[in-house]
Amino acid sequence: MPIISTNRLITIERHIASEEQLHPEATGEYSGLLRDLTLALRLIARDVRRAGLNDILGFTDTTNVHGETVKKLDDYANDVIFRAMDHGGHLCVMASEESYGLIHIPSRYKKGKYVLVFDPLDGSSNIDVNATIGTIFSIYRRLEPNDTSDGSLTDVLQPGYKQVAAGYASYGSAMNLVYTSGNGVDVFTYDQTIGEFLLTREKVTIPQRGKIYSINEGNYNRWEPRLRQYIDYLKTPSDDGLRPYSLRYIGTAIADVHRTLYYGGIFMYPADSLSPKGKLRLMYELNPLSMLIEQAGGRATDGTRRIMDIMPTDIHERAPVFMGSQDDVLDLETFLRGEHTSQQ
Ligand code: P6P
Repeated sequence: MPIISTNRLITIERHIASEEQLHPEATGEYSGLLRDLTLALRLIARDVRRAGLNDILGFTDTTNVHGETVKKLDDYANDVIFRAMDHGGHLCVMASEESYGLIHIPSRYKKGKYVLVFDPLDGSSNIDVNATIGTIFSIYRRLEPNDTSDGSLTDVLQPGYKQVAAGYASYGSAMNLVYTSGNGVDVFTYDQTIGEFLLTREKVTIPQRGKIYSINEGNYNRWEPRLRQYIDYLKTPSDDGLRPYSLRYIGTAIADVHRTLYYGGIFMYPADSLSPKGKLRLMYELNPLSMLIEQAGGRATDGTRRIMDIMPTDIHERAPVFMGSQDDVLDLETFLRGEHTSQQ
């Protein structure tokens, strides 16, 4: 597949401007928000690449709100996004994986009508081994659009179907920005020689069914029996040659989801006997990734409910997740309901 599958040279600014024409109510405030956000992403990408040289690899001596040791780059990325986004006048409040509570806009700055929720550096456990890591973001409108005061927890705790836009930046062999504002999924690749994000894949669609499953099989013995039955089913050769599936697992959600978006199949982080709600976070991982998967024609559930219908009660709440090709996720749900009947 060619890296650039479009013959039009379109920057992300031009793309946002053309999308704004689809929303007559748009005031240009939104494009300002994205301009500031892409600046933050470029700064993070620059320092992810230089991390080894700048000695900002490795662990800080702090832990985050979840008691996880914070890598220096996590800290740095969280700070970069805050400093890029706090003064533009587009946001009324932010929330981040690396910050316990709400991130308020400093009193000296204007409050805008949007809310930004983000995971500044997803996959931090992979930082030291140069595996793909990334930033995930989710944008909502505040509940009272004419309110000019500080945003509140209720402005943040909105269900995923209320997202205005969502996306992730992946810092790998190339820097990709995968983005949707509800009009399909577009992929931009950063060209640092000209300092622009160029549109390289338009309206990405996920295959109806794939041949890859992505899950941490090390947790197999902690899963519920019906999930183990589904995984065993995927590994059992079938007469039609559709199975066995291949297992691919990078351990960075955005990288595993990016592959699933392009090649199809199913990405899973289920509940298990030690983690009854799974590991991944609803607000700043699952909701944005689910919006992208659905916008590409896929499906994203917790096994029974659509991820984006879950009503959040905490910024950092977790949820089990099964997302990817429609047919693969529907098969999984059939197994979890105990309704699978195939003898193979
Ligand atoms: P495990 C990375 O630390 C992360 O939060 C996600 O990006 C990734 O999908 C998951 O954890 C990997 O978790 O338990 O398989 O190492």
